[in-house]
Amino acid sequence: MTARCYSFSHAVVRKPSASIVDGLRAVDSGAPDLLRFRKNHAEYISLLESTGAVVTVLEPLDDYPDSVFVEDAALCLPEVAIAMRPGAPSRLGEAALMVPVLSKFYGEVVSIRGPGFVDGGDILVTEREILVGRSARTDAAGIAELTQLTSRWNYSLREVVTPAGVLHFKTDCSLLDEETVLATRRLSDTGCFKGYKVIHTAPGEEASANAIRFNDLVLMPSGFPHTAEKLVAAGYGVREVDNTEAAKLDGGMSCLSLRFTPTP
Ligand code: CIR
Repeated sequence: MTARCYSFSHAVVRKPSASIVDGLRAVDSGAPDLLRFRKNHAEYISLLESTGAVVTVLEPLDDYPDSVFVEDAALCLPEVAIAMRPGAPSRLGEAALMVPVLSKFYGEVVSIRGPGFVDGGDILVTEREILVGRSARTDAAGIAELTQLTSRWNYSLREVVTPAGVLHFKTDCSLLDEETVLATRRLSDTGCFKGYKVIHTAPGEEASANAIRFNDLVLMPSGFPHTAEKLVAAGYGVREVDNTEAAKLDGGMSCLSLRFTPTP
């Protein structure tokens, strides 16, 4: 049987807009360079496509500087797509814009109505459960609403903690296969991965934790050779992508796409 947590027929991405220079960031390390961002983004798309997936590329949205980070706007499960309720005020409107896009693939698209907030970046879907990290963007009310929505399809959702100062739960972890995650020590030390096999990012390479398993590939940001080596040694099909521009806005591999296989 193919694992539904990393086998995907489709992805949705959105081109970076010129307003990306106004994107949110925890620490200002300079504005991203749009041309380089576009180049990185195109490489990312070709890697997704190289696995046989169909990638829908949405046009840039100038009104939403962070809208290239499509992952935060929705959660795509096989049975249903759920528009999130992003916790940053400048990003709240991105979720509703994703509804018509996902309706082309899904018979049912529902939305987190509020008053709570959930960012897709705080959600890790594994083969057996959905982990949701409480963070500065995702609150208890948002998690409660998501729990109630997903229970309709018998998902078991577990609330976990995104460490203080870390933007999203998945900033510090990624799914590698049915039972294995890549994670920073500061995150795995919280105990949230009990029952999973954990491969730790190499010391000093914590920023490589946000990778994605997409079909046969693991896409990870380039510049983290020791972590890449560990993943190759463990047998994963690693591909490194220049992520310097997204990283200036605290974005990584997972943030740049919605990945899914809708149930027919
Ligand atoms: C933000 O702060 O919302 C964006 N600058 C970065 C979002 C990264 N998304 C993600 O980790 N899923």
